[in-house]
Amino acid sequence: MAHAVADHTVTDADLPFGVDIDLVTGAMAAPDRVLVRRASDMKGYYKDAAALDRLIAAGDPVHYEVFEKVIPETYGHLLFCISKLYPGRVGDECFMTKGHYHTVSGTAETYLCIAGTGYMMCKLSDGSCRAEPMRRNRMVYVPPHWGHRSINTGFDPLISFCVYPAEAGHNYGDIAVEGFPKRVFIRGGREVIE
Ligand code: PAN
Ligand code: ZN
Repeated sequence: MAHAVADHTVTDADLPFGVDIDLVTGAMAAPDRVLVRRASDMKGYYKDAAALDRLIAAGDPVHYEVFEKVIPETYGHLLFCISKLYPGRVGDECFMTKGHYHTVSGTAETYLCIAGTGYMMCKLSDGSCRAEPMRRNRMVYVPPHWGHRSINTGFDPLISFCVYPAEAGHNYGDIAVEGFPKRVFIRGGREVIE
């Protein structure tokens, strides 16, 4: 069904709908899209490139998955997803997402962590950096302009429910070039952020 309202066309995606999400396991019923990133998708992101190559050779494990419903990526809509980052180390560096700025830089995001432990590493293009702890039932707010990446310091999946403006878009290129000022390692059983 499509009908015109004011200055835009309303499609079925503009109809109210519900999604079942298990806030213990993070399972989303009938996601429209599942993004899967494996170790081999993470080349260039970790400090120890040789350790990543060994991990890829040893079976190329899944690093993280993102479960979403398709929503029009236009102003006024909200995108939401479940982000599930598996536990693991590349050398002694904790598994992490690629990280990105939003293409429409002035858009924020909320991450409600429902399981696991880690950090939301946030950075501005001027080099400012903040590591915001993530743990079950803690919500992390990423303000406009802050690049962001999840980092799993634990032994269970780090799972978050994320919501952000639908027009935001993802700018991976600048983060891939700049990197983040800080990384998170586990050394001798202790977290090291440097
Ligand atoms: C999240 C991320 C998700 C995967 O939904 O996209 O955690 O991380 P990368 O996009 O960095 O690979 C989000 O921040 N969306 O805007
Ligand atoms: Zn984002």
